[in-house]
Amino acid sequence: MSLRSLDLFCRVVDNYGDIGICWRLARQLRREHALDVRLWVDDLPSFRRLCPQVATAADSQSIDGVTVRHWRGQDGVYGAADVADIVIEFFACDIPPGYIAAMAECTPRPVWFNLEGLTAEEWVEGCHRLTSPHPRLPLTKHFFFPGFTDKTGGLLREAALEPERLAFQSDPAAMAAFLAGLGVTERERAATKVSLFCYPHAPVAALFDAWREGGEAVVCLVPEGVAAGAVQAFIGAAATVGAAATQGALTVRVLPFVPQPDYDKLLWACDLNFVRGEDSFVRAQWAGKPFVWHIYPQDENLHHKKLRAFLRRYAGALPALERFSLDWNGAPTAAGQEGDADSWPALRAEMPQMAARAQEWRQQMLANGDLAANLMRFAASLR
Ligand code: TRH
Repeated sequence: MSLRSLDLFCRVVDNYGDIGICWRLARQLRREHALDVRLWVDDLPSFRRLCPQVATAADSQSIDGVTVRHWRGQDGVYGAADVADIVIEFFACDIPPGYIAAMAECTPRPVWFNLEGLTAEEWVEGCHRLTSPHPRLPLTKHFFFPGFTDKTGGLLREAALEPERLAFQSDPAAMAAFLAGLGVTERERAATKVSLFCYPHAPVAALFDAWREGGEAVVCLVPEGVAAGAVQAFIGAAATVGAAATQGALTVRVLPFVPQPDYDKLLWACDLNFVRGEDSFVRAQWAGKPFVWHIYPQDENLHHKKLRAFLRRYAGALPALERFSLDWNGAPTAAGQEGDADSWPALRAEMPQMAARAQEWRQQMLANGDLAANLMRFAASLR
């Protein structure tokens, strides 16, 4: 029996968390796999930041062909007719018990996935596609892990992404117009362009110091609200969209938080990208430009383990990137000390190798296929 509809449940953590990934996946499944997709989101105002079309008071709305449902809580009443052919809970969010009970009444039963978060740790390969039977109901859930090898689900990537990137990057006028549209001046466009997206605890002020005192012009493009303290201190005024200041070799410019497709262009247009979490981290990899990752912090510094696992895969031949990344994330370096982001000169010197590695890595990741297609192939095999 064919798989025509899909429910994707997404719980927003920390204002953005996970909606970036789910929104991207929902659109791709609609567009490239012709599914009727319903995206259930508990926090519409956070979603709106990524997608300005979102009406925050609407229970149900259609955006880009995806039905967006306000997920109001766990108490809903559902029948078998409400259940989609494929059900995805993102990152082990608990879907409403009434919905699960309705799933058990369906014939055939829906294909049920827990789509996990991205990590480079090796155990993922052993857990990808594992089953988890429901303790009481005749339902089986499958774990689906994104990842960096062909024994995982791969990374999210739209079919049109590569051609769009190539067209943009081979058109300097388009790149200049895009940056100009964000208020980036001609002088700034000629500098080393850095995009900055990180969590609040990143040691941004120390990095600004290094750039300001450095020997080359750097323009740091930072979305409003990101690294707000350091940006405000540097600019000396409210860090609102359009605010900019230059001190020494560094210009800091505050950008609007742009829609997802424009964020890709920003990554494509910059020489170095600071990214965070999961989705911007993956987009930086598709951009094929040097990047530094700020991982989402977890209890007991679990995130440091995950950061090291990624660095082992990615940065084996990039010692400056490894050192800088550990510093940037507050992880002890090999010497057993926490760094303070003073490792910029070494990173700058390593950027040509980082650029070559970024392109090689992108080719490697392309070979794993894309997550949505891999997920759909697996779903079809379960029916
Ligand atoms: O939202 P994030 O902080 O995500 C994280 C991770 O998913 C993490 O694993 C999770 O546990 C945590 O949330 C709670 O960062 P991420 O994943 O990069 O998502 C940000 C989204 O914002 C991404 O889709 C890119 C997008 N974006 C724009 O669309 N425009 C912008 O201007 C910027 C800076 C980002």
